[in-house]
Formats: sequence, C-alpha cells, structure tokens
Amino acid sequence: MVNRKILSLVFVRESTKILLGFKKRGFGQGRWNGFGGKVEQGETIEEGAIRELQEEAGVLSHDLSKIGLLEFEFVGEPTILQVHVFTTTSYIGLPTESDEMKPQWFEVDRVPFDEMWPDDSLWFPLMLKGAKFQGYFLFHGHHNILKYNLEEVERF
Ligand code: 6U4
Ligand code: NA
Ligand code: NA
Repeated sequence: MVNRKILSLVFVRESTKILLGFKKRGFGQGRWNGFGGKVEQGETIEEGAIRELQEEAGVLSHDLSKIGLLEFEFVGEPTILQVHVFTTTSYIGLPTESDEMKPQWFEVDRVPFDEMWPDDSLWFPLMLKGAKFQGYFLFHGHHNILKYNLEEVERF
C-alpha cells in the first residue's frame, strides 16, 4: 500500500543569490538543498516550513510563497515523499549553522547541482525564473531518476 510523507522545502532568495544548506545528517546527507523537513501533527504545511527554516538555518520568515509541489517515489519503497516548495525574500536573522545544515549563499548561476539531488537541476530553472511547478520523479536509489514529469502551473 502506498502512503505519503509530507515535507517542506524552503529557499531564501536575495537579489542574485539563493541560500542553500549543506545537509550534515539524515536523509539527503552530503547534499546541498533548501531547508525543510517533515510536517508534524497539529501544524499546517506552511507552519512546518517556517519551523524547519528557523530550526535548520536560524532564519525567521512569516512570508513564504508556495511555488512547487514535487512527489518522489523510490523503486521498492512504499512511501512517496510529497515535498511542498516555498520561497521567501523577507526574513529576519543571520543564517546560522545548525546540527543538521550548514548554510551558504550561492549566486543563482553557481548553484552546485553536482552536489544536490539530481531532480534539482530539472526544476531549479523553473523556480529561478519565478514560475510555479508540479512534478513527479521515480528514483532508483538516491542517484538515478528512471522517469519523471514536470510542468509549470498557474497557481496552487
Ligand atoms: P528529522 O531528522 O527526522 O528531524 P526532518 O528535518 O524532519 O528530519 P528531513 O530532513 O528528512 O526531515 O527532510 C528531507 C528534506 O529533503 C525535506 O526538506 C525535503 C527534501 N527532499 C527530499 N527529497 C528531495 C529531492 N529529491 N529533491 C530535493 N529535496 C528533497 O530537492
Ligand atoms: Na530537514
Ligand atoms: Na523535523
């Protein structure tokens, strides 16, 4: 039986830069990504996103925009990850290293795709041009995408 795990993923933007974090432990360890994690009981997805951004990057924002909905399935695994992607340009606090993430600003034309989830190079261009998007990716292990679809959407 298929079940879905709901996750958030937040990108802070500032002019020509994007804030990424190097994941030090757990799922996606050793890769750069946005900040986020499992949505907990009793919180909305956006509340979960705000909390994870604060916990992992030390940055507080109450002005998130939902820009993407991505689903990831792994061959042989019953759980589909449903990732809700947000961006913000208004926040308080200086990005600070946590147990889970080491934050660093990147120029948007220097995003380190070789050290990220392989799907990121496919949908980042949509995010960076300001589009909203929806996608599905079937992975074999954590490195190979067997098939996917990705489309721009007008709204969520
Ligand atoms: P724990 O350690 O249980 O507290 P938690 O922070 O709740 O973990 P975590 O870090 O496992 O959750 O969440 C995974 C993060 O990775 C979420 O922000 C979603 C993101 N993610 C998962 N698959 C991804 C993929 N294929 N591409 C991508 N981000 C992905 O860009
Ligand atoms: Na996390
Ligand atoms: Na969490």
